[in-house]
Amino acid sequence: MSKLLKALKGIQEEKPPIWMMRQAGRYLPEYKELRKRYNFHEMSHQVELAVQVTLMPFRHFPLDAAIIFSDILTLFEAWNIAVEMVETIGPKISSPIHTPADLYRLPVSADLSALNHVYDAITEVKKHITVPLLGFCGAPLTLASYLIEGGSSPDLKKTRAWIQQDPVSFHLLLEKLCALAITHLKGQINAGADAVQIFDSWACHLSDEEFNLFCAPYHQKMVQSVQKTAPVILFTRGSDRFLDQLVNAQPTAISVDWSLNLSDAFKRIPKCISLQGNLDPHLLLQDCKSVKVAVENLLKQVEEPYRYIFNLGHGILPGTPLENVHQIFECVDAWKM
Ligand code: 1CP
Repeated sequence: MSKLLKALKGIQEEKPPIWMMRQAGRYLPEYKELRKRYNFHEMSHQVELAVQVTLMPFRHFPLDAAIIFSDILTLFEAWNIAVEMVETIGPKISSPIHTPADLYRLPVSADLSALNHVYDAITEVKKHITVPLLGFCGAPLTLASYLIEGGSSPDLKKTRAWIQQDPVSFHLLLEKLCALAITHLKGQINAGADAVQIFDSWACHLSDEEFNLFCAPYHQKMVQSVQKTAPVILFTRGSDRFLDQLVNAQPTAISVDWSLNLSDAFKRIPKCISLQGNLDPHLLLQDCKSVKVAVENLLKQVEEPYRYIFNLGHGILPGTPLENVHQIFECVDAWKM
């Protein structure tokens, strides 16, 4: 059994598995080169390019898992909503949902064939790797925020206004997104994904009460629907504030950001749930020596290595020097558990 699947099952290995959120992205020189010739849409939709990018980080690092090169926003294509990645700005949604009345514009059923490129890429990547391949999707709240804001937002202002003004219709949107996201995760598992990660990246903008109403029930539903067929890793930002609710969802593993330290996280998460995280990706922008100190400090907090997966607290940042990423592997390799 692979190191990642062992850590997800809580089986002791010699060293913890390592993978990194956004490991196939813009810090890699080959990615930047390829990106000069193709836009993000082409790179994620042309199966051979998506496969090539998924495998790119393996040329540099002995990673213990691959994550399919796609995006959480690709899902909207099943509703015929196009997403454009605008240079230096970010994603732009072709037809945002501005009012509850716009919900009726959404199709009654999804066209999953629009996502076949993701499933085909997964099946193809599996032919080239011996480590597990992760599929993924966004959680309903994070997905809804892009549909409502029309792109990235620093505060989810429009989304939170909708929540406050019309929570009933907001639940309708979340339910529709939840069903679609579950179908997409199952499609990825059928295509060959060995485990999946759910990203609720923008849950951190919600109050505790809002999280309980608009995130937690959907996390539970997604985990319950998918976990029978594959392990599920659940990630939100704001892990410290929401950890108890994440535990309630009973995923296979919880991926934590750097809002809490690992030592506390081990105490607060029951032994039947594994723990992933939580190096602050900004630390990887510093010099190699600082990275060494930071990783060594983090490893000191890993009290139960049998259920630990090394990862960052959020995605690896553009501009991260490759030697700093190498440093992580060296430190984990030298670590005496
Ligand atoms: O080259 C480019 O300009 C594209 C940059 C890029 C990449 C490499 C985007 C645009 N998406 C991706 C791939 C991606 N996105 C992956 C697969 C690669 C890998 O992990 O190795 C994954 C898992 C995602 C997930 C994703 N996309 C999330 C959740 C994780 C997180 O970082 O919080 C989110 C929120 C997105 C939205 C998104 N995609 C891209 C952008 C610029 C954004 C907006 C981010 C924001 O709103 O700040």
